[in-house]
Amino acid sequence: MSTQHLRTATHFGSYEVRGSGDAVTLTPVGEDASPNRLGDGLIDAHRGPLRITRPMVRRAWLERGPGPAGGARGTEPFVAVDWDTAYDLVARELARVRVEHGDAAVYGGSYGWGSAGRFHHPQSQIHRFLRMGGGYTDSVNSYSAGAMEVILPHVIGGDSWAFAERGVQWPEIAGDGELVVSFGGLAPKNAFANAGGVGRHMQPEWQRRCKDAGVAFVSISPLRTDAADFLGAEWIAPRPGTDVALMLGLAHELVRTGRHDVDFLTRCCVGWDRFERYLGGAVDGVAKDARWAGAICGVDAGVLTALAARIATRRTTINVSWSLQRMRHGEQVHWMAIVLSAMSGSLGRPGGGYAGGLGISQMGVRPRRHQVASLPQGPNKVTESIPVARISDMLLSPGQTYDFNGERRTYPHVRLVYWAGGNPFHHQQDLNRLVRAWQRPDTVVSHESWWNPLARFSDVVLPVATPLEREDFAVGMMDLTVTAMHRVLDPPPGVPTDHEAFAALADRLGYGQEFTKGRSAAQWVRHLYARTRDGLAAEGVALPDFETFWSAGVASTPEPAPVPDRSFALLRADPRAHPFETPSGRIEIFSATVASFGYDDCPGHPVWLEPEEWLGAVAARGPGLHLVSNQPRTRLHSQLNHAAHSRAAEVRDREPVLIHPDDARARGITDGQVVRLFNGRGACLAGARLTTDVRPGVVVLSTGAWFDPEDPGVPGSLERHGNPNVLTSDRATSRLAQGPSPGSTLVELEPWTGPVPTVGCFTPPEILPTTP
Ligand SMILES: Nc1nc2c(c(=O)[nH]1)N[C@H]1C(S)=C(S)[C@@H](COP(=O)(O)OP(=O)(O)OC[C@H]3O[C@@H](n4cnc5c(=O)[nH]c(N)nc54)[C@H](O)[C@@H]3O)O[C@H]1N2
Ligand SMILES: Nc1nc2c(c(=O)[nH]1)N[C@H]1C(S)=C(S)[C@@H](COP(=O)(O)OP(=O)(O)OC[C@H]3O[C@@H](n4cnc5c(=O)[nH]c(N)nc54)[C@H](O)[C@@H]3O)O[C@H]1N2
Ligand SMILES: [Mo]
Repeated sequence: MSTQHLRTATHFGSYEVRGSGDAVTLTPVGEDASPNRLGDGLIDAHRGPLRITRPMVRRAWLERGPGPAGGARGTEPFVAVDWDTAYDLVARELARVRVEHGDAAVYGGSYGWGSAGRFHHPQSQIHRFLRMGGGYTDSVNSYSAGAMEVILPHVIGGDSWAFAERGVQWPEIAGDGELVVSFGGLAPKNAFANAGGVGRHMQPEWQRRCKDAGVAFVSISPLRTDAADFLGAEWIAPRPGTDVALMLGLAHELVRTGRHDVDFLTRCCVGWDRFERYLGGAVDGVAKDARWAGAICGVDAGVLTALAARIATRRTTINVSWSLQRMRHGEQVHWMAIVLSAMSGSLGRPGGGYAGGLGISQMGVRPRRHQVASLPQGPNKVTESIPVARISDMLLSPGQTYDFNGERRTYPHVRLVYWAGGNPFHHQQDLNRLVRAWQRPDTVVSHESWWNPLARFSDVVLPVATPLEREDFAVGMMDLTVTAMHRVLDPPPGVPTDHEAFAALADRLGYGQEFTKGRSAAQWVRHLYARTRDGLAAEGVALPDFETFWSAGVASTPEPAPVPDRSFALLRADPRAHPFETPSGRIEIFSATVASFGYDDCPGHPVWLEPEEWLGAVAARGPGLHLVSNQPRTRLHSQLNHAAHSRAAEVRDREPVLIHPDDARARGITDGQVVRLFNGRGACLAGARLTTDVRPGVVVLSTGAWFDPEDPGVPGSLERHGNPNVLTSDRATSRLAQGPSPGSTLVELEPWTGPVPTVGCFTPPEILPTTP
């Protein structure tokens, strides 16, 4: 490894750094055979007009002090202040809220993908800072997998992410697999990003190995491009949100033809008998057969019976992407997938079974979850927390009770929201509702580097250095590489790292020494590297010493060993000797625990529950299109939406919306035209792209366009840029998981006939020159 090249790592790739100062460039590392272009323009973005270089305070908040904003938050100009003033304001306000309203009045969930780097990881920094200061209301679970994180421990035991270890992996499929049936496809774009970093993008290589080994693929998705061309996958395009019905149809066909694995179902599972009665129609008089399923899914029954025959006779992996549980009743789909694979005869046999998200990130080898060091956060004295997607409910309804996984909980009354490393105006559903909720707290503080929507909707913005402007090292979950993050650029004068900003605040609040432990950032990085080295050494993996690593810029680690004590294979071999951590020790097709909660939206075994919004409802009510708001191909969420690669994909300055030519023709929409998407919750503009890659009745508007309301003070005002979350619903998946459900959204589309408004989100807000 040459030592003259510096390196850095992002969630979407590792880079060699060439040149310096104004001439610096990033090139994907040579050993990455499948790099992507998500980082294009990253350097330029640093110098662009959207970079925030001084602390900013919303005018009315500065003049009149904290308090509910009544619509002003997000609309007013900012006043630039000096750093001492900014730190004093934030420290004083944190202290005031804690004294007057208690520590639970501080919301520090701060969800988001921040940046790679074990030390500077902004969530770790903010949580350590807020915990040491007295604690805060936290969030639990993720937007990614909110429903499966809660249901799967009831079904297969283990913690929320045990599915990632127990599911079948690519090397096993390449070895012994014959068929991969993938619900939600295996979208190549979703392998671009991996939380924490990615040394080499392995997904295409793994998939190709399976293909070369003769494995057949079926992609079940409304979008043809959700499977790589080289897979030659059969494409089945059901109506969105109907995958549970489709699986039930397959399951019924397995029983009808006597091909279900009765031995495994009775020996290694509980509740098969109950479920079988539901499947056959003994419970509600409706047999969930292929014809029933086909009518719901909009797929020929013959397609389902043929697929069931293949599943029964091939070593099959049933893979389900996470998007399918970001929907109403999202708990059902992974539960049902486990039942289907238990029936298929492949679960617990080499090369087949259930997989929860192959194709996403680096999913496909065993994750390394516990050996890599992170910044210690300490205990949180506050016990309040919310399921992460319930933020609008919390802000709008303090004191209201709600159900969550068998508990009855109460929303705390939050007065101060503190965010570092996430963008709620990207990730939250029903943004017009969030805009209203967001006015309620007394104060919103954020750390951002760019004038993105979160910064604009803050009272105090502390601008921070970007990952290129600090030193760290990266290790991705499910990744095999440790990458140095050398300092590539200097931050703008005076701009601190998140850590330095929190250290300055902790100092003012009297716990500076406790927060930093007297270590410099460089010392912390070496400390966390040493702890990672120890953690991996305990597994027999040797990392070089820090200096060697730092000058090489990279170190590789072998794939983690399989989890030795729990797997579907061991369960199949002897369920008594190798029980899962469920109440029965077996796979819970019926969960007495879940049934005991009495939730009509998540009963004791997987069921098809009709969502409020799906194409079946359109058939009855008409008109309407199903909105798929998937992960974007040209960026990571909302990150670098302002940079070259993402901007280049825009249609007339807006996010492209994919629409089938038949649907476009019916509405008088032509390719490249600006269109308005709308429903009862909001409206946005986007640029039409006509394509037969999408199922008729479905439109695809990827997430991540920066929220750009025409009038930010008026919830519901036209969003000009193509952010789908002004259209999505804030309904929870169910009372069990309270996960987000953007996938259950109906919209209508029409040509935009008025003058096309200029997009405003890439122009900084008004900044007043002096402190009044
Ligand atoms: N409609 C719809 N909505 C969705 C989804 C969907 O499928 N459909 N998917 C959901 C999912 S799965 C997810 S994970 C979420 C993603 O939601 P987020 O993770 O919140 O989205 P990001 O755009 O990645 O936000 C990261 C923010 O952190 C900032 N940042 C980066 N590095 C640093 C740093 O070092 N310090 C600080 N202070 N800030 C930093 C970036 O500028 C950016 O604003 O969105 C969810 N929302
Ligand atoms: N390039 C890029 N990659 C990413 C991310 C990113 O922002 N950009 N984000 C990362 C994150 S945080 C996460 S959580 C993962 C998420 O990974 P996923 O949840 O798999 O991502 P999505 O793109 O939302 O969904 C995958 C596909 O599911 C299909 N789909 C949608 N609705 C349905 C349905 O009802 N039925 C069926 N059968 N298919 C449906 C869509 O066509 C969509 O393209 O991706 C990660 N990878
Ligand atoms: Mo995610």
